Amino acid sequence: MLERNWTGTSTVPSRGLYPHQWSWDSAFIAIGLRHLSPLRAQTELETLLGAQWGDGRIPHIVFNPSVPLDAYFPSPDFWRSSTAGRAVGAPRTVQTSGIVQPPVHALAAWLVHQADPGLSRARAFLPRVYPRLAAWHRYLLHRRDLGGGGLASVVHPWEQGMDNSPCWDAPLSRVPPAPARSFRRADLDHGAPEDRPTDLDYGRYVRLATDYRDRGYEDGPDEGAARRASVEGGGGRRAGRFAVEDPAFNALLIASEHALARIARELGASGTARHARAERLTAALVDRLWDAAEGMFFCRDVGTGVSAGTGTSTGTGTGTGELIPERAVSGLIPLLLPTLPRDLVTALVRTASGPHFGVGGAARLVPSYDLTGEAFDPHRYWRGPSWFNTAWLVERGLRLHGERARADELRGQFLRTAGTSGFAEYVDPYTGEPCGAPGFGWTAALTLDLLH
Ligand code: 9WN
Repeated sequence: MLERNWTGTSTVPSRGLYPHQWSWDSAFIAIGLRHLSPLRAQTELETLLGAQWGDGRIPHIVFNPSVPLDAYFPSPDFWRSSTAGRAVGAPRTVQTSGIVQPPVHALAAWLVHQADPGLSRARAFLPRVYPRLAAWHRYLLHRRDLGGGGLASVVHPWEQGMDNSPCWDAPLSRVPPAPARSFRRADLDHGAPEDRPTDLDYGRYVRLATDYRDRGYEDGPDEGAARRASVEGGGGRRAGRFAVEDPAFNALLIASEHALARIARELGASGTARHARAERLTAALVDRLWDAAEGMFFCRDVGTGVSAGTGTSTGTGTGTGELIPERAVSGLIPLLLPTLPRDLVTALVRTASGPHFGVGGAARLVPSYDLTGEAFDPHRYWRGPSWFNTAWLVERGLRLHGERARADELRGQFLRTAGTSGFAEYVDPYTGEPCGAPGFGWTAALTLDLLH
Protein backbone atom coordinates (compact mmCIF):
# COMPACT_ATOMS: atom_id res chain seq x y z
CA MET A 1 0.00 0.00 0.00
CA LEU A 2 2.68 2.43 1.06
CA GLU A 3 4.75 1.73 -2.06
CA ARG A 4 1.73 2.28 -4.25
CA ASN A 5 0.77 5.51 -2.52
CA TRP A 6 4.34 6.93 -2.53
CA THR A 7 4.87 9.79 -5.00
CA GLY A 8 8.66 10.16 -4.69
CA THR A 9 8.59 12.80 -1.95
CA SER A 10 5.48 11.94 0.10
CA THR A 11 2.60 9.47 0.41
CA VAL A 12 -1.02 10.11 -0.63
CA PRO A 13 -3.73 8.88 1.77
CA SER A 14 -5.38 7.05 -1.17
CA ARG A 15 -4.80 7.20 -4.92
CA GLY A 16 -8.41 7.88 -5.86
CA LEU A 17 -10.15 9.89 -3.15
CA TYR A 18 -7.19 11.86 -1.73
CA PRO A 19 -4.51 12.35 -4.42
CA HIS A 20 -2.40 15.00 -2.60
CA GLN A 21 -0.39 15.18 0.63
CA TRP A 22 -2.41 15.60 3.85
CA SER A 23 -0.85 16.92 7.03
CA TRP A 24 -1.84 14.53 9.82
CA ASP A 25 -1.94 11.60 7.41
CA SER A 26 1.74 12.25 6.65
CA ALA A 27 2.61 12.28 10.34
CA PHE A 28 0.91 8.90 10.92
CA ILE A 29 2.38 7.52 7.69
CA ALA A 30 5.89 8.58 8.75
CA ILE A 31 5.38 6.78 12.07
CA GLY A 32 4.81 3.52 10.14
CA LEU A 33 7.29 4.17 7.34
CA ARG A 34 10.15 4.53 9.84
CA HIS A 35 10.18 0.75 10.24
CA LEU A 36 10.44 0.21 6.48
CA SER A 37 12.59 3.14 5.40
CA PRO A 38 13.68 5.76 7.94
CA LEU A 39 14.89 7.87 5.03
CA ARG A 40 11.47 7.93 3.41
CA ALA A 41 9.87 8.68 6.77
CA GLN A 42 12.17 11.69 7.20
CA THR A 43 11.49 12.81 3.63
CA GLU A 44 7.72 12.55 4.18
CA LEU A 45 7.91 15.03 7.08
CA GLU A 46 10.45 17.28 5.33
CA THR A 47 8.21 17.60 2.28
CA LEU A 48 5.28 18.64 4.44
CA LEU A 49 7.37 21.10 6.45
CA GLY A 50 8.70 22.54 3.19
CA ALA A 51 5.18 23.91 2.58
CA GLN A 52 4.99 25.66 5.96
CA TRP A 53 3.70 29.24 5.94
CA GLY A 54 5.67 32.23 7.27
CA ASP A 55 3.35 32.56 10.26
CA GLY A 56 4.19 28.97 11.25
CA ARG A 57 1.04 27.16 10.11
CA ILE A 58 1.43 23.77 8.46
CA PRO A 59 -1.27 23.54 5.78
CA HIS A 60 -3.68 20.63 5.84
CA ILE A 61 -3.10 19.81 2.15
CA VAL A 62 0.02 20.23 0.01
CA PHE A 63 -1.14 19.98 -3.59
CA ASN A 64 0.61 17.87 -6.21
CA PRO A 65 0.80 20.10 -9.32
CA SER A 66 0.66 17.11 -11.67
CA VAL A 67 -2.81 16.05 -10.44
CA PRO A 68 -5.71 17.52 -12.49
CA LEU A 69 -7.66 20.28 -10.72
CA ASP A 70 -10.96 18.40 -10.86
CA ALA A 71 -9.54 15.30 -9.09
CA TYR A 72 -10.18 16.70 -5.61
CA PHE A 73 -12.38 19.46 -4.24
CA PRO A 74 -11.49 22.03 -2.93
CA SER A 75 -8.57 22.36 -5.36
CA PRO A 76 -5.73 24.94 -5.41
CA ASP A 77 -7.82 27.42 -7.41
CA PHE A 78 -10.30 27.49 -4.52
CA TRP A 79 -7.72 28.09 -1.75
CA ARG A 80 -5.52 30.48 -3.83
CA SER A 81 -2.90 30.18 -1.09
CA SER A 82 0.00 31.96 -2.77
CA THR A 83 -2.10 35.09 -3.40
CA ALA A 84 -4.80 35.12 -0.70
CA GLY A 85 -2.33 33.99 1.97
CA ARG A 86 0.53 36.27 0.98
CA ALA A 87 0.22 38.61 3.98
CA VAL A 88 0.57 35.72 6.41
CA GLY A 89 3.47 34.12 4.55
CA ALA A 90 2.00 31.42 2.30
CA PRO A 91 4.73 29.91 0.12
CA ARG A 92 4.98 31.21 -3.45
CA THR A 93 6.04 28.10 -5.26
CA VAL A 94 3.89 25.38 -3.76
CA GLN A 95 0.09 25.44 -3.61
CA THR A 96 -1.58 24.47 -0.35
CA SER A 97 -4.85 24.77 1.53
CA GLY A 98 -5.03 27.56 4.13
CA ILE A 99 -6.33 25.63 7.13
CA VAL A 100 -4.44 23.21 9.39
CA GLN A 101 -4.80 19.71 10.86
CA PRO A 102 -3.95 18.15 14.25
CA PRO A 103 -0.31 18.66 15.32
CA VAL A 104 0.99 15.08 15.35
CA HIS A 105 4.21 16.15 13.63
CA ALA A 106 6.70 16.67 16.47
CA LEU A 107 5.66 13.34 17.95
CA ALA A 108 6.19 11.75 14.51
CA ALA A 109 9.57 13.48 14.06
CA TRP A 110 10.81 12.18 17.41
CA LEU A 111 9.64 8.61 16.69
CA VAL A 112 11.21 8.76 13.21
CA HIS A 113 14.51 9.93 14.71
CA GLN A 114 14.48 7.10 17.24
CA ALA A 115 14.05 4.51 14.48
CA ASP A 116 17.54 5.30 13.11
CA PRO A 117 19.42 7.90 15.17
CA GLY A 118 22.59 7.41 13.09
CA LEU A 119 20.89 8.30 9.82
CA SER A 120 18.98 11.11 11.52
CA ARG A 121 22.20 12.67 12.86
CA ALA A 122 24.05 12.18 9.58
CA ARG A 123 21.30 14.06 7.74
CA ALA A 124 20.89 16.66 10.50
CA PHE A 125 17.20 15.73 10.46
CA LEU A 126 16.31 17.11 13.90
CA PRO A 127 18.32 20.37 13.63
CA ARG A 128 16.48 21.07 10.36
CA VAL A 129 12.95 20.23 11.50
CA TYR A 130 13.12 21.55 15.07
CA PRO A 131 12.80 25.30 14.26
CA ARG A 132 9.87 24.59 11.95
CA LEU A 133 8.07 22.46 14.51
CA ALA A 134 8.68 25.11 17.17
CA ALA A 135 7.21 27.79 14.87
CA TRP A 136 4.19 25.53 14.23
CA HIS A 137 3.46 25.18 17.94
CA ARG A 138 3.99 28.92 18.42
CA TYR A 139 1.39 29.61 15.73
CA LEU A 140 -1.16 27.34 17.40
CA LEU A 141 -0.58 28.62 20.92
CA HIS A 142 -0.50 32.33 20.01
CA ARG A 143 -2.65 32.85 16.92
CA ARG A 144 -5.18 30.16 17.69
CA ASP A 145 -5.93 30.79 21.35
CA LEU A 146 -9.34 32.12 20.34
CA GLY A 147 -11.07 31.15 23.58
CA GLY A 148 -8.52 32.98 25.72
CA GLY A 149 -7.93 29.99 28.02
CA GLY A 150 -4.56 28.85 26.67
CA LEU A 151 -5.81 26.08 24.33
CA ALA A 152 -5.73 26.10 20.51
CA SER A 153 -9.03 26.39 18.61
CA VAL A 154 -9.94 24.95 15.23
CA VAL A 155 -11.76 27.24 12.81
CA HIS A 156 -13.06 24.55 10.43
CA PRO A 157 -14.21 20.94 10.95
CA TRP A 158 -11.56 19.82 8.42
CA GLU A 159 -8.91 21.19 10.78
CA GLN A 160 -9.77 18.80 13.55
CA GLY A 161 -9.72 15.93 11.03
CA MET A 162 -13.03 14.32 12.07
CA ASP A 163 -14.97 16.26 9.49
CA ASN A 164 -18.63 15.49 10.13
CA SER A 165 -18.48 14.54 13.81
CA PRO A 166 -21.77 15.32 15.59
CA CYS A 167 -19.65 17.62 17.80
CA TRP A 168 -19.76 20.17 14.99
CA ASP A 169 -23.53 20.06 14.42
CA ALA A 170 -24.36 22.84 16.90
CA PRO A 171 -21.56 25.29 16.01
CA LEU A 172 -22.02 24.57 12.28
CA SER A 173 -25.72 25.39 12.51
CA ARG A 174 -24.69 29.07 12.80
CA VAL A 175 -23.01 28.89 9.36
CA PRO A 176 -25.18 29.62 6.31
CA PRO A 177 -24.33 27.01 3.63
CA ALA A 178 -22.81 28.07 0.31
CA PRO A 179 -25.23 27.27 -2.55
CA ALA A 180 -24.86 23.66 -3.74
CA ARG A 181 -24.47 24.81 -7.36
CA SER A 182 -21.40 26.91 -6.49
CA PHE A 183 -19.10 23.85 -6.19
CA ARG A 184 -18.73 20.26 -7.41
CA ARG A 185 -18.00 17.45 -4.94
CA ALA A 186 -15.23 15.32 -6.46
CA ASP A 187 -15.34 13.03 -3.40
CA LEU A 188 -18.59 11.51 -4.67
CA ASP A 189 -16.73 10.23 -7.77
CA HIS A 190 -14.97 7.81 -5.41
CA GLY A 191 -16.97 7.42 -2.18
CA ALA A 192 -20.54 6.18 -1.58
CA PRO A 193 -22.74 9.18 -0.66
CA GLU A 194 -24.08 7.34 2.42
CA ASP A 195 -20.50 6.93 3.74
CA ARG A 196 -19.59 10.62 3.24
CA PRO A 197 -20.68 13.98 4.72
CA THR A 198 -23.95 15.38 3.35
CA ASP A 199 -24.35 18.20 0.78
CA LEU A 200 -25.53 20.49 3.58
CA ASP A 201 -22.29 19.76 5.50
CA TYR A 202 -20.28 20.56 2.38
CA GLY A 203 -22.14 23.83 1.83
CA ARG A 204 -21.10 24.89 5.33
CA TYR A 205 -17.49 23.69 4.91
CA VAL A 206 -17.25 25.73 1.71
CA ARG A 207 -18.72 28.85 3.33
CA LEU A 208 -16.29 28.70 6.26
CA ALA A 209 -13.26 28.13 4.03
CA THR A 210 -14.31 30.91 1.62
CA ASP A 211 -14.75 33.41 4.45
CA TYR A 212 -11.36 32.51 5.93
CA ARG A 213 -9.68 32.84 2.52
CA ASP A 214 -11.39 36.18 1.92
CA ARG A 215 -10.01 37.42 5.27
CA GLY A 216 -6.54 36.62 3.90
CA TYR A 217 -6.28 33.66 6.30
CA GLU A 218 -5.74 36.15 9.13
CA ASP A 219 -6.36 34.74 12.60
CA GLY A 220 -6.61 37.86 14.65
CA PRO A 221 -4.66 40.75 16.06
CA ASP A 222 -0.98 40.44 16.82
CA GLU A 223 0.14 39.46 20.27
CA GLY A 224 0.67 43.03 21.50
CA ALA A 225 -2.82 44.02 20.38
CA ALA A 226 -4.27 40.92 21.97
CA ARG A 227 -2.55 41.72 25.26
CA ARG A 228 -3.83 45.29 25.18
CA ALA A 229 -7.32 44.07 24.35
CA SER A 230 -7.31 41.66 27.25
CA VAL A 231 -6.02 44.33 29.64
CA GLU A 232 -8.87 46.50 28.44
CA GLY A 233 -11.24 43.62 29.05
CA GLY A 234 -12.07 43.07 25.41
CA GLY A 235 -11.00 39.44 25.20
CA GLY A 236 -8.04 38.35 23.12
CA ARG A 237 -8.25 37.26 19.51
CA ARG A 238 -11.00 37.51 17.01
CA ALA A 239 -12.98 34.29 16.81
CA GLY A 240 -15.14 33.76 13.73
CA ARG A 241 -18.50 32.05 13.49
CA PHE A 242 -16.91 28.64 13.98
CA ALA A 243 -14.22 28.26 16.64
CA VAL A 244 -13.96 25.18 18.83
CA GLU A 245 -11.49 23.90 21.42
CA ASP A 246 -11.18 20.20 20.73
CA PRO A 247 -9.73 17.63 23.16
CA ALA A 248 -7.93 15.47 20.56
CA PHE A 249 -6.37 18.41 18.73
CA ASN A 250 -5.05 19.84 22.00
CA ALA A 251 -3.97 16.47 23.40
CA LEU A 252 -1.91 15.89 20.25
CA LEU A 253 -0.40 19.35 20.65
CA ILE A 254 0.58 18.49 24.23
CA ALA A 255 2.02 15.09 23.27
CA SER A 256 3.97 16.85 20.53
CA GLU A 257 5.20 19.50 22.96
CA HIS A 258 6.62 16.70 25.16
CA ALA A 259 8.26 15.29 22.00
CA LEU A 260 9.72 18.72 21.17
CA ALA A 261 11.23 18.81 24.66
CA ARG A 262 12.97 15.50 23.93
CA ILE A 263 14.15 16.80 20.56
CA ALA A 264 15.54 19.94 22.25
CA ARG A 265 17.46 17.74 24.72
CA GLU A 266 18.83 15.60 21.93
CA LEU A 267 20.08 18.82 20.31
CA GLY A 268 21.91 19.81 23.49
CA ALA A 269 19.36 22.34 24.78
CA SER A 270 17.14 22.02 27.82
CA GLY A 271 13.71 20.53 27.40
CA THR A 272 12.52 21.74 30.80
CA ALA A 273 10.57 24.78 29.64
CA ARG A 274 8.74 22.72 27.02
CA HIS A 275 7.85 19.94 29.45
CA ALA A 276 6.58 22.64 31.83
CA ARG A 277 4.48 24.18 29.06
CA ALA A 278 3.04 20.75 28.26
CA GLU A 279 2.10 20.44 31.94
CA ARG A 280 0.36 23.82 31.91
CA LEU A 281 -1.50 22.84 28.75
CA THR A 282 -2.59 19.57 30.34
CA ALA A 283 -3.97 21.56 33.28
CA ALA A 284 -5.80 23.93 30.88
CA LEU A 285 -7.22 20.95 28.96
CA VAL A 286 -8.59 19.45 32.17
CA ASP A 287 -9.88 22.79 33.41
CA ARG A 288 -11.68 23.71 30.19
CA LEU A 289 -12.72 20.42 28.58
CA TRP A 290 -13.09 17.71 31.26
CA ASP A 291 -16.58 16.69 32.33
CA ALA A 292 -16.34 14.75 35.58
CA ALA A 293 -19.96 13.58 35.54
CA GLU A 294 -19.60 12.08 32.05
CA GLY A 295 -16.07 10.76 32.64
CA MET A 296 -14.70 12.16 29.40
CA PHE A 297 -13.57 15.29 27.59
CA PHE A 298 -15.90 17.43 25.47
CA CYS A 299 -15.39 20.19 22.90
CA ARG A 300 -15.91 23.81 23.92
CA ASP A 301 -17.69 26.15 21.52
CA VAL A 302 -15.94 29.55 21.47
CA GLY A 303 -17.27 30.95 18.18
CA THR A 304 -18.60 34.44 17.46
CA GLY A 305 -21.28 35.67 19.76
CA VAL A 306 -20.04 33.15 22.28
CA SER A 307 -18.20 34.53 25.29
CA ALA A 308 -15.20 32.43 26.32
CA GLY A 309 -16.45 30.24 29.16
CA THR A 310 -14.38 29.72 32.26
CA GLY A 311 -16.32 27.03 34.11
CA THR A 312 -16.52 23.37 33.28
CA SER A 313 -20.25 22.84 33.40
CA THR A 314 -21.97 21.29 30.42
CA GLY A 315 -24.48 23.61 28.83
CA THR A 316 -26.68 23.41 25.78
CA GLY A 317 -23.62 23.96 23.64
CA THR A 318 -24.93 26.49 21.16
CA GLY A 319 -23.65 30.00 21.26
CA THR A 320 -22.89 29.96 24.96
CA GLY A 321 -19.17 29.27 25.18
CA GLU A 322 -19.99 26.06 26.95
CA LEU A 323 -19.14 22.42 26.43
CA ILE A 324 -20.77 20.58 23.54
CA PRO A 325 -22.38 17.51 25.12
CA GLU A 326 -21.63 15.01 22.34
CA ARG A 327 -19.59 11.91 23.15
CA ALA A 328 -17.00 11.41 20.42
CA VAL A 329 -13.71 9.53 20.23
CA SER A 330 -11.93 12.87 20.39
CA GLY A 331 -12.89 13.03 24.08
CA LEU A 332 -11.00 9.80 24.84
CA ILE A 333 -7.74 10.71 23.11
CA PRO A 334 -6.24 12.72 26.03
CA LEU A 335 -5.59 9.25 27.49
CA LEU A 336 -2.38 9.68 25.50
CA LEU A 337 -1.07 12.27 27.95
CA PRO A 338 1.64 11.08 30.33
CA THR A 339 0.70 13.33 33.25
CA LEU A 340 -3.07 13.05 33.14
CA PRO A 341 -4.27 12.67 36.76
CA ARG A 342 -4.83 9.02 37.69
CA ASP A 343 -8.53 9.45 38.52
CA LEU A 344 -9.14 10.87 35.04
CA VAL A 345 -7.31 7.93 33.46
CA THR A 346 -9.50 5.53 35.42
CA ALA A 347 -12.66 7.37 34.37
CA LEU A 348 -11.62 7.50 30.70
CA VAL A 349 -10.88 3.76 30.64
CA ARG A 350 -14.28 3.11 32.21
CA THR A 351 -16.04 5.33 29.65
CA ALA A 352 -14.18 3.73 26.72
CA SER A 353 -15.16 0.22 27.77
CA GLY A 354 -18.72 1.15 28.76
CA PRO A 355 -21.91 1.22 26.64
CA HIS A 356 -21.08 4.42 24.73
CA PHE A 357 -17.94 3.11 23.03
CA GLY A 358 -17.88 -0.65 23.75
CA VAL A 359 -14.08 -0.90 23.46
CA GLY A 360 -13.04 -4.51 24.07
CA GLY A 361 -16.74 -5.49 24.14
CA ALA A 362 -19.57 -4.80 21.70
CA ALA A 363 -17.52 -2.71 19.26
CA ARG A 364 -14.51 -3.24 17.03
CA LEU A 365 -11.67 -0.80 17.64
CA VAL A 366 -12.99 2.53 18.96
CA PRO A 367 -16.19 3.96 17.41
CA SER A 368 -15.85 7.59 16.35
CA TYR A 369 -19.10 8.46 18.08
CA ASP A 370 -21.35 7.29 20.94
CA LEU A 371 -22.99 3.94 20.01
CA THR A 372 -26.11 5.06 21.90
CA GLY A 373 -26.11 8.64 20.55
CA GLU A 374 -29.02 9.98 18.53
CA ALA A 375 -26.75 10.93 15.63
CA PHE A 376 -24.96 7.55 15.54
CA ASP A 377 -24.63 6.09 12.03
CA PRO A 378 -22.36 3.02 11.59
CA HIS A 379 -21.32 3.99 8.06
CA ARG A 380 -21.25 7.75 7.83
CA TYR A 381 -17.63 8.79 8.19
CA TRP A 382 -16.96 10.29 11.64
CA ARG A 383 -20.51 9.74 12.97
CA GLY A 384 -19.94 6.19 14.20
CA PRO A 385 -17.44 4.16 12.14
CA SER A 386 -14.16 3.06 13.72
CA TRP A 387 -10.96 4.59 12.35
CA PHE A 388 -7.47 3.16 12.66
CA ASN A 389 -5.57 6.31 13.64
CA THR A 390 -7.79 6.96 16.65
CA ALA A 391 -7.58 3.28 17.67
CA TRP A 392 -3.78 3.57 17.48
CA LEU A 393 -3.85 6.65 19.74
CA VAL A 394 -6.14 5.00 22.30
CA GLU A 395 -4.00 1.82 22.23
CA ARG A 396 -0.93 3.94 22.95
CA GLY A 397 -2.71 5.69 25.81
CA LEU A 398 -3.86 2.41 27.37
CA ARG A 399 -0.34 0.98 27.19
CA LEU A 400 1.21 4.17 28.60
CA HIS A 401 -1.03 3.99 31.65
CA GLY A 402 -0.36 0.32 32.35
CA GLU A 403 -3.62 -1.06 30.90
CA ARG A 404 -1.72 -3.83 29.17
CA ALA A 405 -4.49 -6.41 28.71
CA ARG A 406 -6.86 -3.85 27.18
CA ALA A 407 -4.09 -2.49 24.94
CA ASP A 408 -3.19 -6.01 23.74
CA GLU A 409 -6.85 -6.72 22.95
CA LEU A 410 -7.20 -3.48 20.96
CA ARG A 411 -3.93 -4.12 19.13
CA GLY A 412 -5.12 -7.62 18.13
CA GLN A 413 -8.43 -6.24 16.87
CA PHE A 414 -6.62 -3.50 14.95
CA LEU A 415 -4.34 -5.96 13.14
CA ARG A 416 -7.13 -8.43 12.31
CA THR A 417 -9.52 -5.74 11.11
CA ALA A 418 -6.88 -3.92 9.06
CA GLY A 419 -6.09 -7.15 7.23
CA THR A 420 -9.64 -8.35 6.64
CA SER A 421 -10.82 -4.89 5.53
CA GLY A 422 -8.11 -4.46 2.86
CA PHE A 423 -6.58 -1.61 4.93
CA ALA A 424 -9.80 0.37 4.72
CA GLU A 425 -10.14 4.04 5.55
CA TYR A 426 -12.72 3.17 8.26
CA VAL A 427 -15.00 0.27 9.23
CA ASP A 428 -18.48 -0.40 10.58
CA PRO A 429 -17.89 -0.55 14.36
CA TYR A 430 -20.10 -3.63 14.78
CA THR A 431 -19.31 -5.77 11.73
CA GLY A 432 -15.88 -4.53 10.63
CA GLU A 433 -17.26 -4.05 7.12
CA PRO A 434 -14.86 -1.80 5.15
CA CYS A 435 -16.06 1.73 4.29
CA GLY A 436 -14.53 4.68 2.45
CA ALA A 437 -11.31 4.35 0.47
CA PRO A 438 -9.50 0.98 0.21
CA GLY A 439 -5.71 0.79 0.60
CA PHE A 440 -5.63 3.73 2.98
CA GLY A 441 -2.21 5.16 3.92
CA TRP A 442 -2.37 5.54 7.68
CA THR A 443 -4.18 2.20 8.12
CA ALA A 444 -1.26 0.44 6.41
CA ALA A 445 1.39 2.54 8.18
CA LEU A 446 -0.01 2.14 11.67
CA THR A 447 -0.40 -1.60 11.07
CA LEU A 448 3.34 -1.71 10.44
CA ASP A 449 3.92 0.25 13.62
CA LEU A 450 1.87 -2.13 15.74
CA LEU A 451 3.67 -5.12 14.21
CA HIS A 452 7.03 -3.79 15.46
C1 9WN B 1 -10.76 16.80 4.12
C2 9WN B 1 -7.19 12.60 4.17
C3 9WN B 1 -8.26 13.26 5.00
C4 9WN B 1 -8.08 13.01 6.51
C5 9WN B 1 -9.27 13.48 7.32
C6 9WN B 1 -10.54 12.85 6.72
C7 9WN B 1 -10.66 13.23 5.26
C8 9WN B 1 -10.80 15.29 3.85
C9 9WN B 1 -12.01 14.97 2.98
O1 9WN B 1 -9.53 12.78 4.55
O2 9WN B 1 -10.83 14.63 5.14
O3 9WN B 1 -9.55 17.13 4.73
O4 9WN B 1 -11.97 15.31 1.79
O5 9WN B 1 -12.98 14.37 3.48
O6 9WN B 1 -11.66 13.23 7.44
O7 9WN B 1 -9.12 13.14 8.67
O8 9WN B 1 -6.93 13.66 6.95
O9 9WN B 1 -7.11 11.24 4.49
